[in-house]
Amino acid sequence: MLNLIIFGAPGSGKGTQSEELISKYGFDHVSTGDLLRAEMKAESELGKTAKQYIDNGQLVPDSLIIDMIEKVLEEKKPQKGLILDGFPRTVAQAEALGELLAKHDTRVHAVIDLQVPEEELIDRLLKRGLESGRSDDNLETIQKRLHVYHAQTAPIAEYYASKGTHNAILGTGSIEDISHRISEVIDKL
Ligand code: B4P
Repeated sequence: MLNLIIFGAPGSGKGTQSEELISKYGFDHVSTGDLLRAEMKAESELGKTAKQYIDNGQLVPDSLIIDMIEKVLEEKKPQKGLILDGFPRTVAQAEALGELLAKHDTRVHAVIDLQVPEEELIDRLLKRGLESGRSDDNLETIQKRLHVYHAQTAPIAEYYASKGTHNAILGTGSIEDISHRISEVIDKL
């Protein structure tokens, strides 16, 4: 049973590569972005709070995210592996995840860090914004999200590098080529 984190800037392909891994390996998948969008759609209290942050390009507060993930981890009983997509996004979330997994006698086995130049990230997200209508896929919010990524999320790479679980992966090229690079890491675990 493997616990994998798919990590990277907004638009780096976390959701896209998670889908590839689900079909290739039969792993379970948790995306905090998808969970928050479902809460927003349902207009729950959590969804209403999250919307204020997401529409502004900010991260949703750690305490809300950690509670949400704790519930999901209690419910899910992954057999082959679990992909964490978009979580953790702060060092505090990474530390909380370590504690939650330890309660289940497990740990993070690998972090897949998808690296994509900023210009390409912006192009991808603007393109998606035209099709998806996502309220955070407009130029102003994308730029804020990238700023937040560098300030609050990128330091996690160091955190996992110090634990020997960080893997930098070139996130440009075809979806299949990137997926192949990720598989080379997973198949060695
Ligand atoms: P997310 O839903 O995680 O959104 P994201 O970081 O923007 O990345 P996403 O997964 O959607 O994009 P992807 O890289 O797959 O989060 C949304 C918001 O929720 C956050 O900004 C934050 O406010 C909040 N949030 C979520 N988790 C949180 C947490 N843990 N703590 C606090 N707040 C949290 O793909 C992007 C696009 O690129 C797609 O359209 C895809 O088609 C395209 N693409 C992928 N691979 C490609 C390739 N190889 N070539 C060309 N295009 C490609």
